[in-house]
Amino acid sequence: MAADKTLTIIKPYAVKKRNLGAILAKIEESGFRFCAIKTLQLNKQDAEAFYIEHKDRPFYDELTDFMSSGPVTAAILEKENAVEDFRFLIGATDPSEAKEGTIRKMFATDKAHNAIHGSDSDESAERECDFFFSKRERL
Ligand code: 3AN
Repeated sequence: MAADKTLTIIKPYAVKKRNLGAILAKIEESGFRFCAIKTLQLNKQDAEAFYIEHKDRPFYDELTDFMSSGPVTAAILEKENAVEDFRFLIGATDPSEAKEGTIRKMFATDKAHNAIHGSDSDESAERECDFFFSKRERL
């Protein structure tokens, strides 16, 4: 996969609060192209597998409970420098530290319920895109 892709997940509270459309518009306005998108509900095992790198962190159980608590929307995004630019667009993990105009500043509730995920490296992006989408589901 080309290195200009990243994986995002609009998390359960943001979908439940009907912020999905506003968040997707903000992503598109910021120059990202949607290569694939789907809404689904992860089960606990799916969430544990997705966040396996955090398995020893104290919040792993809370995080995977939350991520399997309701529908999420996952998407593959394309743009030059996608991973870094998207991390900038979503802002800091803790919304109280996120810059004005970032998606987490606008839509996140708190650190545990921070509205949106973005891959943290090209390697993670490749793994995470493959986690959600088959080859024929992406353009
Ligand atoms: P980011 O998503 O900004 O890369 P990570 O990789 O440190 O942040 O954490 C992964 C996810 O775990 C975060 N998006 C957040 O939902 C959750 N998380 C991080 N720190 C905490 C915490 N102290 N308590 C609860 N959940 C957390």
